[in-house]
Amino acid sequence: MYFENIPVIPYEGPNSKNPLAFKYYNPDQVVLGKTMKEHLPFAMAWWHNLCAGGTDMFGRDTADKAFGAEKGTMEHAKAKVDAGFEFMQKLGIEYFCWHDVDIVPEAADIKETNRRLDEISDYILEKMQATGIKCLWGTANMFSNPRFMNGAGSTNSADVYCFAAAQVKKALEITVKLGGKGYVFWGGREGYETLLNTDVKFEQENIANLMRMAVNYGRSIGFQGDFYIEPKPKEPMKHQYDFDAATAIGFLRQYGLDKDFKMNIEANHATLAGHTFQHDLRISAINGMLGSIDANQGDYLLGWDTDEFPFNIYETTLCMYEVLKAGGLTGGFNFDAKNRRPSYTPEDMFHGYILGMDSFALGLIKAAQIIEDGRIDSFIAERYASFHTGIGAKIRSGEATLEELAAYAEEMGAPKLPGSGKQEYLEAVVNNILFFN
Ligand code: XLS
Ligand code: NI
Ligand code: NI
Repeated sequence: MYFENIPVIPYEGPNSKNPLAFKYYNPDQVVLGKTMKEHLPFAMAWWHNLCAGGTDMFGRDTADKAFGAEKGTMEHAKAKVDAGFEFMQKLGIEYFCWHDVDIVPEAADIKETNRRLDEISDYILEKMQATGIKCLWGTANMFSNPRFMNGAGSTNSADVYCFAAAQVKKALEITVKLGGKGYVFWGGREGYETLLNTDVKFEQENIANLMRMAVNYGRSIGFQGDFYIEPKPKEPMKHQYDFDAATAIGFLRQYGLDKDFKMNIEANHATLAGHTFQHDLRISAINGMLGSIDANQGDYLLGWDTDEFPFNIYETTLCMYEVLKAGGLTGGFNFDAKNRRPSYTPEDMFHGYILGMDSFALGLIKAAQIIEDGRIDSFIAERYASFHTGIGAKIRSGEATLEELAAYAEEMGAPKLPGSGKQEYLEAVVNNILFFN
């Protein structure tokens, strides 16, 4: 036991003042025909929760993530498994996500790293079988080691490229072994700092090839889940190739990878791209590529990936509105989030997840109310009414010609102004639903 002072976190409802209780996340509560637990397959991110201790550019760890073992050893790797499963069980979290180097310390030689991955995945599998907790997705960390300074798929070194391929191969094997639903490519250092030293087309072709090889190999070893691109516009590179959902989807289509890939949308990445979280969810959904979510929140005053636990109910509500409209996720909600550096106690780890899970549960409740209320949806449907009949319907059917529309316009003279967008009214409707008891 690593969290002896922390009980299993109960649901106590909105009136509870107990800091170690859910106020909104009530796993068995039914919302729009499904339980909250079904709507919200939450996942723990191994890296932030079990590895990161708060180190930043100006200071070292504040949180102790040794879990009683010596860091960099397999004993420590196992202690993290024990702590992680205890943590997930106490919160009722059903899934976890990992990078290869989160679950074992990287050895000098890849054969030894792979042996360690075999050993730890045996251990993780035992815990999974004992608890029923599952793997949401795995990935290879191809950005931390100095060898990846110029990227992995986008590197200028063929040897580094092969090393990256070896990591992807092994991470896929472990994902399959653990029954993972997905495999993620977050573009780490796949991007560039200056065109003075970069051949963009060459690098993008290489990335696509690495992904194609991963798909072929994954399918050959029985991986039936989705591959995901996790778009991010910048950080660590100035220009990241997978800027946002629209860019990543275009890339996948260009290289014929769109049947095997979906998006893993991270809230903080969408906002760094100058979009709302909701925008990237919608773009993914309308392209049939909304796969999974990295559930976190950025800070609008800071221009980097602060990976905060989500507390903004407006955003979680609009996120859940998109997810409900899309018919749910094939993936889940991975808390790619970390405590603020001064929140360094084990209890803070729980507070972070309680905050995040409650924020999404409340967002789900409110999004369902927006849908049931119907004012937003009926306004949107009404707004396009001119395309339901007459010339509008003909345009929608794809049968209209430019000449025909021009003749129609000449006969009509000047069109009336289009109907009001009523943004302020609609914003008031959302507030009314958010704050109505
Ligand atoms: C970094 C990313 C990363 C991915 C997994 O910004 O969010 O944590 O989710 O490699
Ligand atoms: Ni992420
Ligand atoms: Ni991120």
